[in-house]
Amino acid sequence: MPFILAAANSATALHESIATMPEYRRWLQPGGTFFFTVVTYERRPFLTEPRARKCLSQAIREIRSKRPFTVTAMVMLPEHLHCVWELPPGDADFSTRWQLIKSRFDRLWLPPKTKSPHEVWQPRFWEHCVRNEKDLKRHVDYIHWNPVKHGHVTRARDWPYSTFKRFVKMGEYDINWGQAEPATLANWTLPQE
Ligand code: NI
Repeated sequence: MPFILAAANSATALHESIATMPEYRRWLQPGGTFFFTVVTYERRPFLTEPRARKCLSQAIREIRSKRPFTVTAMVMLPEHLHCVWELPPGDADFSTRWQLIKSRFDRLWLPPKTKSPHEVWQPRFWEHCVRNEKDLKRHVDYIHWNPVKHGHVTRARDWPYSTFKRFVKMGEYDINWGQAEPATLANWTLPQE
């Protein structure tokens, strides 16, 4: 499994009543769900290398065990990644989490005793606070369509480094979804790709 998609935490009677909506959207907490784009330093293409994926996975797991969050959806491209996180109620401190994940990754990824400064990531990242279910759907679609958008594959199903297949299993997509631009993304662009 390329990424960690934490099990959804708790359901209330209200949530359960909205039976037709997929679970990941039913549990949307406005103000607590964020979309991120994180880019490598000078767009160096290393992120999909097996060891890099392993290091990132480990870094996320370690930081998440101390500062919880749920990875709702994620895609890794060679020189950037996109993901949606859900943070615990009343906690919007994604900046510290990213800082810790990046530095933990660096420690795992770089040769031992590498001297600072070492450039691995672009210093800033793009973040967007997800406003509602429609906004969440659009960003999750954006994530899963991204490998096609960037020309790596012609079908979302052919890119192994995303949560796409997890969403197919949840019934959110047909396996052949994402060969053309999804309708949810028509006339819509992110400030940073
Ligand atoms: Ni992208």
